[in-house]
Amino acid sequence: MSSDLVIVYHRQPYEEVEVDGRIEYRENSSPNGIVPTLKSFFGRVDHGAWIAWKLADDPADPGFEKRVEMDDAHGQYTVSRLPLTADQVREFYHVTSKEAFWPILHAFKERYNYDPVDWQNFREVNHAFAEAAAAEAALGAVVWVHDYNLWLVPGYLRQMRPDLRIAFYHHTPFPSADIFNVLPWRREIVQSLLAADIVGFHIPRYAANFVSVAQSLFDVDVDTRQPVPEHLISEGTALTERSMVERLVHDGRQVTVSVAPVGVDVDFIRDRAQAPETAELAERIGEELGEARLILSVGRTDYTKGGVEQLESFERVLEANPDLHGKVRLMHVSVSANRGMAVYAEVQNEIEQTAGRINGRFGSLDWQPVSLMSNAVPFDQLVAYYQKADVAWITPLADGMNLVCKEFVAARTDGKGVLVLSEFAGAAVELHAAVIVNPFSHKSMDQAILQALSMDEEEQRARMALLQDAVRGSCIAEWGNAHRRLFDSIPRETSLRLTA
Ligand code: GDG
Repeated sequence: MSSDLVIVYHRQPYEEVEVDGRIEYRENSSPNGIVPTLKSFFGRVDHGAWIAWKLADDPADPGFEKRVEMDDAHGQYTVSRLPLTADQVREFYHVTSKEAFWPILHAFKERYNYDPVDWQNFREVNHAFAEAAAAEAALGAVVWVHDYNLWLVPGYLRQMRPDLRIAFYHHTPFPSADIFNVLPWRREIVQSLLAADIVGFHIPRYAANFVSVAQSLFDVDVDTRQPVPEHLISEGTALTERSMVERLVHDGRQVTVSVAPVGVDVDFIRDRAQAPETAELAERIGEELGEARLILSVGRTDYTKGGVEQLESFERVLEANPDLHGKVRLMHVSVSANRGMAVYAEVQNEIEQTAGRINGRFGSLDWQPVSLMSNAVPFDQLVAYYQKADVAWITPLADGMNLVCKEFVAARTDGKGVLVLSEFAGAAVELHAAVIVNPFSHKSMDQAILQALSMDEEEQRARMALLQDAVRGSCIAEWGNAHRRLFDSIPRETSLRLTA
């Protein structure tokens, strides 16, 4: 019980590498993402802790290292590892989280699969996370819980340790009540979230949906409401809201509903973009492209990311515009994070089939319209693609935020390039200057890519300058600062009473 800040995140904050039969813990090789930002919080506290799970064949194995002490550039912190068996991981993560929660969060009711869920297992795993956090947290500490697969942690934690300041952050969208309430466990989940002091989201719409879900299930009063700041209003787009609830009251307790859009590390990406190694990679991509223009699409292999719909749009555009043949290439980077799951294998198959059909229909010996990449490319290579792309085509059907579009903007040190962005990505409420597209409309999809390909340099520069201001304004450091302020705003009365 010694940490002032406990981060509960299902992944470990480092990579394990075996060196001469011994395990060494190293910084994640992927420098992007939120893990480094989360760890940077440890630099500001005396001692921090991180709770994650770790696959264990036999959780009772005495050789299993339950706690690892880290002392790195981010400070001193303990990583407490929950041993989970392969069965537990499958039930808790692949079945309950990915087959039942994920489709509902992204409003794909028809993909929701409730039958195989072992709810008791989900409770047990969440309870174990809560116990581990309670064991590490000092009196009155902040415990920051991340994402929907840990939905029940705040509730258990509040019972175990009423003194703690508990924050929960959603990285995904949060759907409206008529979709969320499909979940039979809705009351248990929302009751747990209402036990937190702060429930956080990327954008005002998800926060508004959460408030309406909470009000549909419990007696919850809105305490304070405020206008949505100008920079989060994108006129006429699907996810825009004009006012947002700041605080709820439930059972005599206040719950802050926070909005803080995740961003990227702009300086780091610009630095990589300007590195000589990246310039070399970019030059090679340029040579390979020759006169052809590059459309770039990057996203995990997931039905929410709209990869198939995008390829179908490309096919229609090539069919209707023979003048583009031989002049454009689509580079589609689609990497699967859950290779073993049937649903993702299906999406991957469909992507491969559609791309194959397009190449078969239109390709020739010296022009291949679509290139697919299914293995992760190193980050510098990705930055080189961002730099050489004439158009970044990011059209998810639903996406909590989407960091790829922000990375593309940050990488454009030349001030050019066009971003085509789905209005159903959270980022669309911030990136007003993108070409905004409705991925559910063929007409909108096809027109947007044609508009992007024909945009003159002056308009590209004007839009890119606005996009860069927006991406810098909500960079990852800002997200961190917003949370520091939020944590400081939680009253410490409970813990003070306990010490008195
Ligand atoms: C969830 C929410 C929310 C992708 N391909 C490669 C590669 N990537 C990196 C990108 C980017 C990251 O993966 C993807 O981030 P996203 O935000 O786009 O999407 P999710 O993985 O779905 O993340 C999302 C996010 O959480 C944060 O809250 O924005 O809405 O779904 O950083 O660069 N990186 C490398 N090679 C690849 O081939 N190196």
